[in-house]
Amino acid sequence: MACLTRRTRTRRSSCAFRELDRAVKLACALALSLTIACSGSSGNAPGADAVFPAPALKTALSSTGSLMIEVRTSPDQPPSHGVLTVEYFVKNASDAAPVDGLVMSAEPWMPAHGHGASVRPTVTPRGNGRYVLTNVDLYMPGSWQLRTAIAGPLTDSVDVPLDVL
Ligand SMILES: [Cu+2]
Repeated sequence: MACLTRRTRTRRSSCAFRELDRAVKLACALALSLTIACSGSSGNAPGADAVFPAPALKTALSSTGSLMIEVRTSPDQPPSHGVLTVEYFVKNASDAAPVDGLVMSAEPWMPAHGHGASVRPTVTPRGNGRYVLTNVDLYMPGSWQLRTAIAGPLTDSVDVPLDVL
């Protein structure tokens, strides 16, 4: 900053360049550290750093009625439009025991507009009945569904309605 107080025009302009140069270097350093941070966390499971609130946003019953699915959203609950992480806590409807070993695929859908999202969420099992869906791109406000197919030890499905702010 001291150089900004100097008088001559040439010095001031070279000074401005120096400031710009410094800003560019800083931006590069930031971008680099972000890249390092991202590549550093890529070894973890997707959505490992997502924090979900203790109370569920809602509980959905599967099509056959055999599974109860507690739904939580991150970073906001209720969700704001954008890319979210969603947790399913899947339990037997009969005895509330957590259900592991399910193979799920989810597709965002906006019924009122007849469109989905360009990215398909990744579903990562976490154990103890927990499954984390990353890259859930609910990019506009309104009523969405997470149409979820369930396979593995049983075949089922669930459409989770999500009102997005
Ligand atoms: Cu839409």
